[in-house]
Amino acid sequence: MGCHDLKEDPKVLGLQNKVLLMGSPNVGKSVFFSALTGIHVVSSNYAGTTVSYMEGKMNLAGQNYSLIDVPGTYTMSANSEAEAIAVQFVRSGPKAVFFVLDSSNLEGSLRLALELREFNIPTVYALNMMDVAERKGIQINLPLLSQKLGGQIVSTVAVKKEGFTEIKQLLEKALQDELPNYPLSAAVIAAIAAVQTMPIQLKIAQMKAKMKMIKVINIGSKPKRFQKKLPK
Ligand SMILES: Nc1nc2c(ncn2[C@@H]2O[C@H](COP(=O)(O)OP(=O)(O)OP(=O)(O)O)[C@@H](O)[C@H]2O)c(=O)[nH]1
Ligand SMILES: [Mg+2]
Repeated sequence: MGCHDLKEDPKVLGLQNKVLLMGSPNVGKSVFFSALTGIHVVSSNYAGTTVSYMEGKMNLAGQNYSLIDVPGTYTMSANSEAEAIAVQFVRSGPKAVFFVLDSSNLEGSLRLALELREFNIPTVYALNMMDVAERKGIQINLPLLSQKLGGQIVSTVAVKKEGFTEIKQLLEKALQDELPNYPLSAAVIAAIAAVQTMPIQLKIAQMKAKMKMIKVINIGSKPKRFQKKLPK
């Protein structure tokens, strides 16, 4: 348990019963980590060359899991040490991902969320910072976002523990393979097809598909107008 450096401590990757806590920087991941594991996270600063992450035990429905507070990144392009670590964890056979989105800056959260979908890991989403989003007048079309991400979403205010009961219930379901199996959206399927059939165009096709999805997700204060633009 505690803080680790992956180079010095690669065995964490091999842990069974891993649940990854993922999301972009500063979205509230460590607040959830502390609440779920009882470990108080003092620092959330990954600056510099040493990228550390936290690991703690979490009990859900009588089962023990290792919860990994993965360094926050905007993408998994593996261009930085933090991104490389995120990729290693995603490929290390986690049982589930608990993904934290920032509702007050949804665009900043979506690229990573969509990249993660391609790994087909059962994922539960917290739409965090709802208090900040509300103050900013941002309304989010939850059913639409849920459909686009292909998973269940709970609105949360981590600092007030709002939404925690629902998050735990969904995580239990995800870990017992009881989440409904959402089909991937057309744009993600297109991106995956591009990987398989168009290696030269791969990056362009993936980006186009992702940008298209990002545009259709309502992050403004007029959800109806955005909804009309949805592809059939
Ligand atoms: N208002 C508000 N603040 C929040 C909420 N959740 C987290 N915070 C605050 O947001 C800041 C960032 O939270 P962290 O838990 O450190 O975020 P993180 O995702 O772990 O950040 P990194 O580890 O840097 O990627 C802290 O000051 C938290 O207290 C929320 O729902 N509402
Ligand atoms: Mg953190």
